[in-house]
Amino acid sequence: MSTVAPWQLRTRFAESLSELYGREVPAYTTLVEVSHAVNRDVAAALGGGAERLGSLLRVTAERHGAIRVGTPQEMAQVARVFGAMGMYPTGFYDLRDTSASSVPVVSTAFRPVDPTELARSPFRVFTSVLAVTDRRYFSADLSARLQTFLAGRELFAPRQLELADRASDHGELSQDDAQEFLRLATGSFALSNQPVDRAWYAELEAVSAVAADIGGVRSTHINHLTPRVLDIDALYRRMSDRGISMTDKIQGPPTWPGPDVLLRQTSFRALAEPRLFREPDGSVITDSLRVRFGEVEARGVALTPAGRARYDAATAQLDASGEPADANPAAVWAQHFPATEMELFAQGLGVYEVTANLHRPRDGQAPEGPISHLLASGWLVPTPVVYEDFLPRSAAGIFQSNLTSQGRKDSSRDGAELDSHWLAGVLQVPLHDPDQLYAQQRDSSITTALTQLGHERGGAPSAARAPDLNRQPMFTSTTATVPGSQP
Ligand code: OOG
Ligand code: NI
Repeated sequence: MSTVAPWQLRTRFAESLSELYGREVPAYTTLVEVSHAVNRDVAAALGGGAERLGSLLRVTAERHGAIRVGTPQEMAQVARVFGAMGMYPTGFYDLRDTSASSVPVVSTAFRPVDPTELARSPFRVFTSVLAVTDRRYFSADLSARLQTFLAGRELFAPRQLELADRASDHGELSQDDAQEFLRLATGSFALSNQPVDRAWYAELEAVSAVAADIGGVRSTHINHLTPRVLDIDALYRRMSDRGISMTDKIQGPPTWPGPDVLLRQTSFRALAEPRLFREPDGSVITDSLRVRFGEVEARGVALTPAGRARYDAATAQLDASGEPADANPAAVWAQHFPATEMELFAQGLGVYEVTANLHRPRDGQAPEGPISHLLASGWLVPTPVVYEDFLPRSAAGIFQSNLTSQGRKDSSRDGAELDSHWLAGVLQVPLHDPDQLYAQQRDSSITTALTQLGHERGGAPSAARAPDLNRQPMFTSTTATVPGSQP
């Protein structure tokens, strides 16, 4: 009998989680339907151009999820569960200072890191862990009680973790084991029907609604699942037309006529869901909580560190302008970003892969010279690398727009030092750096393409050298040349 590979586990897990969430939150199903309709329309209007940032098949199936856990131990278990599906921690996000409301968490995203794996199934999960030891939020007394409460709960069944480890160790599972693992994994993110202790939940909620959602209950749950859409402005209008109340903003870069970069996201307001509560007098009643919501996103070209600095500057300028009625965010954006993809690439701001065009018409021009020349003469063809990660500011905005209360934070106290090194230690597996992954992807494409062009002109293929495009704008690069073309 055939076995099940990690990418197949990932694909099937994304599907079964999507089914679960659609049953639990019907408005999510509406969001998925509207997203598909928008994607179909964009594809009809733009034809093949619509697929520049991913095939329609991939984009239509694409989701990210968000979960929240309470302790380093729980975070390490999450790493085992997702590791089984070929999803590895990538990037570090500290949302404690990014948000005006009380959001006491630090986060990473579990995702495939290999381009081939991303193409098979790009499912990713933004995962946050509560900063239980941060005294700005939790007094010594509350922190101790919270830690005791969290230590006494079990998010993932031992059998689920055992199967996860088996998948990681062997690189596959039998059909039966895969089925059992997927059932347990999906179930571990279902909303629990266990009564919530009212007094405990309320005590945590006074500090932070996120803390209550994480530490006020004995299980975890999927907080949202986010389909990808090709035109987020159209989606926003259509959802509003359907009477679904969207949060008042699209997070990330503004609408503008130039290239889409990074990530744009928006969400609909958290819905009141019925939940059981145990009241202080011992009675159990049905009430409701608003913590889970629907989110949608549009993805653009990944940026180099230089491009990211432009994003930061543009964002700071937009903030400073305070959004007056006559503000023109597109004009502000245009002061920081070039209007075409070619320029984004040429100035070393966007991340692109190149391929050698071996079918280029033969006009006597040899495939040699610097990369800028090879691009201009059509020997090299650039393709955008899609941004696969998240934005701390947008993430904080998404958290914040869905909180029912501000919570409280005592900024006179020192915060807990929870940085990327701390998180890497917690996870017990390498924490990947998104910038490095993008640079590798670009550089290896350049090496391959230059080698192919070197063969084309009979040069020595092994001398291919990738330029450091983070520091050097591509079109003025003089270091990268086709192998064999230098004396
Ligand atoms: C995570 C919020 C961040 C995103 O897409 O930026 C996020 C959460 O609400 O748990 O999902
Ligand atoms: Ni999200």
